[in-house]
Amino acid sequence: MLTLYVARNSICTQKVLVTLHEKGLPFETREVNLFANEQYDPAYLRLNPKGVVPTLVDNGLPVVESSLICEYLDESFPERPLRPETPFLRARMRLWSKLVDEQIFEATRELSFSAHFRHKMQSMTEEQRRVRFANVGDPERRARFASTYEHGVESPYVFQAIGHFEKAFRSMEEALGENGPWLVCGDYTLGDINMVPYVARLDYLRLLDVFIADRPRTRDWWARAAARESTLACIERQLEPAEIREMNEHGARIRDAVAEKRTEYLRGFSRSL
Ligand SMILES: N[C@@H](CCC(=O)N[C@@H](CS)C(=O)NCC(=O)O)C(=O)O
Repeated sequence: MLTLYVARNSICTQKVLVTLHEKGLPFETREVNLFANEQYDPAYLRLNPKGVVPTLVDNGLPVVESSLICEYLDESFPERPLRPETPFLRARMRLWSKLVDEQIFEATRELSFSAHFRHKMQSMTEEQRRVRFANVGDPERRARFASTYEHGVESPYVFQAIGHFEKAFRSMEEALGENGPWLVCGDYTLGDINMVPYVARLDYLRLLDVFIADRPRTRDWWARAAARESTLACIERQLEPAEIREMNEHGARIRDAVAEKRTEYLRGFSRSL
């Protein structure tokens, strides 16, 4: 039996849900309420020592890290494969999960947090907020968290996030030109699935257009990816209308600032990759 520990509107969890859906695998879910600090429950920390979601438990064996969980699922259940056949294309596919794990996850968190979750955290009790900050064990992560909480879109981490997104969308536009219609090859693979929740989040925040208005292949890719049943079932229909509205509204408020910072980034760093 597959059990997935999930949290509401969690981008990393969505990646695994889309993978399970594309493969047609049955599973059960256990909800971890991140705003009630349930991720730091000692029983959960035994499964996932970093205190994050998702965690997959396959017949008692915990598997952590969403990119690794997706590959684990595809390897364990070979029907409806989501990895290309050749080692070369698999390496190309992993470039997308590496990009997400190394840059895009943090970048999405910075943008989401500065636009939206920051306001949610402001309404926590002081004690809840103290526990939340105190429990972030990694000093680098805690610094990012504190900076975005305090400065919102003016945090230097948000500027860095905008740069990471700019580079990622440039790579997507190029890859779709070379490989299309999907990111790695003619089939929808884990390469695409890795990007979907992050692009969806930017779209909900009304920030996607800032980056892809002049990138026609990426716009077309997103139109096709967003219309897939797995995206609709695992992202769109999992969200309450009020949650979508909140993301739309909070994101729209920082849109101009993000667009300005993107222009600033392009002026200063357009050649760096
Ligand atoms: N690299 C990890 C990141 C997991 C992660 O940070 N998940 C977020 C939700 S998307 C989380 O659980 N955060 C807990 C917290 O904010 O305390 C993965 O891909 O699984």
